[in-house]
Amino acid sequence: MRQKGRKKHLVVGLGASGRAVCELLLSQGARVCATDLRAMSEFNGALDSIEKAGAVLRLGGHSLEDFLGAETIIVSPGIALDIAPLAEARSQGIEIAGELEWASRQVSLPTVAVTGTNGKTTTTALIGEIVKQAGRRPFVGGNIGTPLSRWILSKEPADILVLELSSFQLDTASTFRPDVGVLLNITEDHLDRYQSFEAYADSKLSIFRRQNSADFALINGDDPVCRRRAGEIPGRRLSFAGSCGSAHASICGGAVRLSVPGKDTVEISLEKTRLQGAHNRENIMAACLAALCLDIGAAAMQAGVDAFPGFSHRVEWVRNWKGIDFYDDSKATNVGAVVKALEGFERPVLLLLGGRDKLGAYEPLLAPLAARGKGVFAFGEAGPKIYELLRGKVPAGLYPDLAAAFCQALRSAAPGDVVLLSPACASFDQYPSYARRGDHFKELIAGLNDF
Ligand code: UMA
Repeated sequence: MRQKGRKKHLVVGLGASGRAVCELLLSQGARVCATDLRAMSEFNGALDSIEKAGAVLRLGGHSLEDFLGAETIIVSPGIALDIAPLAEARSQGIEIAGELEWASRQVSLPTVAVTGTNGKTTTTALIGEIVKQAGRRPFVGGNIGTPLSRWILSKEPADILVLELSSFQLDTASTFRPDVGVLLNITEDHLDRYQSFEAYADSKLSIFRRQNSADFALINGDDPVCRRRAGEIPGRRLSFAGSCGSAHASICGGAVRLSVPGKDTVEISLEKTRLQGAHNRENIMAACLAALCLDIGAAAMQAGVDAFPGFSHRVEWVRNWKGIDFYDDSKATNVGAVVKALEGFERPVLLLLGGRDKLGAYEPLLAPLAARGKGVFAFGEAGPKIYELLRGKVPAGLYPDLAAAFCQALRSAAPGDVVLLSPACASFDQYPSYARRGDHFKELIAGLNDF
């Protein structure tokens, strides 16, 4: 029997997002049913607190009845929106909202949101650092790791939300509107979830969809898709681009120059930053431009850029062994990220490539591999597909897993070369996460002491 005044919510997916939104709903006295394909035994006690707090758990599969009995369905980002019970609920007019959308309705703070195929995490965290240096308190979360619901529950004070958003989170947003939206780039990714590249691009562009003329829309002037679709953006459009003076943020000598009508022109030196490579210069330009939109001054921007340490698993130098440099770029789970990583090296690169295929094209790798690829070592589920495409064009070999690919790369490497794990694929065929895959690579490198 329905209890009056307490709407029935169904939470789908009980990973980090689902568990946080369940706790939030329960803390607000809502009725919550929560469902996951995984069985209770696979959660190792992670659901105990929400079960104790009164959530009805429906595990080991999804039941249509639960979906149709809900007034609102809150989905985690990893749930494909075309699964049968969601499609049926949608056709019956039941509200479906993402965790980010749901949580954002409960907060009214200035918000910066960052999306793009690559660079989101670095840019989001750098904006957070600059905000801190300016003496304001950011909440840095979203796809970067901490769901917004978790922050609301924490009651931690903040002045500004700085959110990394995936296309999945954007797809399930219907009211979310950032004061400053940032779109870093759009190259092929997640084609296992989208019907076409344009559908994926639509999703990325939707970060700006509900903005008005007072909001800022920051786009990459060097990205062909951003440029082609810029006309669709309703907010106040500002761009960043590499060539000096070609955009509101650009690279002039060794500095980022910000030149926005109505604001003082500022220059932020790149001398001390630990973020290297052309892609990171784009991230820094975007972050400084976002800070300018928040009326943050040059001193805080400079302090943030200088202090920011960067992240593990993103073209991270691991070690020099017998003159060979090893870099971990396990976070590069799409081809665009690998292209950028390769372009950052001037030396011969032995590239470890593979994992779970995301159905994008690998052809964009051919030009940078022709320039500096000494060999490709393909592994994992996508290994055979990559090997078939590249063999004959660059020296390529096929291996069952990362360890075997690593051993062969080592045999082919000479002093002065780079061995780069930049896999262009998801890790889930052989690892629980890209971080675990990168850690395994580092373990293999550490083991070189024993040679
Ligand atoms: N599940 C179902 N039914 C389904 C599919 C999955 O019940 O049909 C269940 C799974 O069994 C699992 C749960 O859903 O228990 C997982 O949900 P989820 O994949 O949304 O994972 P969360 O732990 O909630 O993490 C999500 C983001 N994951 C994805 O978008 C895939 C995290 O981004 C994010 O940090 C977190 O929310 C907090 O906001 C990770 C990611 O890989 C880093 N993002 C992708 C990327 O960056 O490329 C988009």
